[in-house]
Amino acid sequence: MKFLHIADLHIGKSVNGYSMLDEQRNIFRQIIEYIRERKPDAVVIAGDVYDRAVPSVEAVRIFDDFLTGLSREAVTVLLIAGNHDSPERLNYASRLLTEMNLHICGAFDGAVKVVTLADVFGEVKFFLLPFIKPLTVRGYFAGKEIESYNDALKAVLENADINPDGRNVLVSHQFYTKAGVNAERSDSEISIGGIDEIDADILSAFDYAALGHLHGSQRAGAEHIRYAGSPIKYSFSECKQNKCALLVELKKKGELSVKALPLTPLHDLREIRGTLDGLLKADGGTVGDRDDYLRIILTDEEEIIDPMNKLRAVYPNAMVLDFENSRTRIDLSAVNADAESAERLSEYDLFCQFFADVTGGVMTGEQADIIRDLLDGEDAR
Ligand SMILES: [Mn+2]
Repeated sequence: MKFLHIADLHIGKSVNGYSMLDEQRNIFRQIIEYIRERKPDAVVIAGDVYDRAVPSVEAVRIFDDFLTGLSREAVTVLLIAGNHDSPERLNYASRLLTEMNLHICGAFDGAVKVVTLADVFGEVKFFLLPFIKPLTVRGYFAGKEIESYNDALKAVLENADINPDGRNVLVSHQFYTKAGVNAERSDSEISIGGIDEIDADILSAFDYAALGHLHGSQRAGAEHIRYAGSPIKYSFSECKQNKCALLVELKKKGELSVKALPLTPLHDLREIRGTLDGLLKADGGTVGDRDDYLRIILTDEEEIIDPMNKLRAVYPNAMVLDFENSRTRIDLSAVNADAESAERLSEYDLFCQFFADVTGGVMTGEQADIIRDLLDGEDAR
């Protein structure tokens, strides 16, 4: 069984005010090209199809084109909703589309949806689990105590009908982490401060977990538990990442291979650094493609009038301008001192400080109790 694993498409997303629609069209063309060459049995899309619950007309059209292209390649599509998608909207026409081998699981209805495909080695069960929160799950498991994301996923996956002798693939969009392994985070992900973390060990029964949510392509502690990452760099924190689609091959049980197929953008997203004068005069050999999406870091010591307009005359896709000189370095050292003092504070004290910064006051006794309870719950996991 060979399938292509992609995730976090975020169709319709703008990056620093620049539309990514052309980039997205380009990437989908490359993905279709890979499918034509490699002939996988299925394409797995592990959530965050759209960037917003109500996507723009253009975003819907691009996805429609992509699905039509996939269907022309006669490949089965397995798709779940991520935290950015509207579960119900994504579910539109899903029962009808099943007949076209397009399996959409937008909303969670109490059980993991199973799609079974087969090859010469037998059956492969694909478990489609859209993004869920503890609150989504609680109603379906009356007897169980479901407080955390970890509780929620444990309850749901315990009920999944895994065939221990066959091959089982999970498609899921959550923040799985492995104790002792630092996940690579990106600024374009929505984070809720770690309370959404789930122990990746609960996925060990699956032969492969096709994950979405983290935008850097990475393993969650094991070779067979993988984030495909977003196909495009959606923030400058991702400028060193290599974007890819994962070609996964499951032969007989226990035989897995994963290959990263590189995805190339129309314009790269990267950082350049120098003085205004130097950058305005620099040739392509030193600064690379001038049409790239750039964060430009100016190192001039003196004040400059209207630098962004001057830069954009040469670098039309200059997205962000920052300064790094003796003045900003002083500020940076103050920030570092703050970070050091923050490391010495307890989580509770940090929260008190945050609360005071945001509201200008102190918590009531009841509020303080809620925070202590939450933090205790964190430690207990
Ligand atoms: Mn995402």
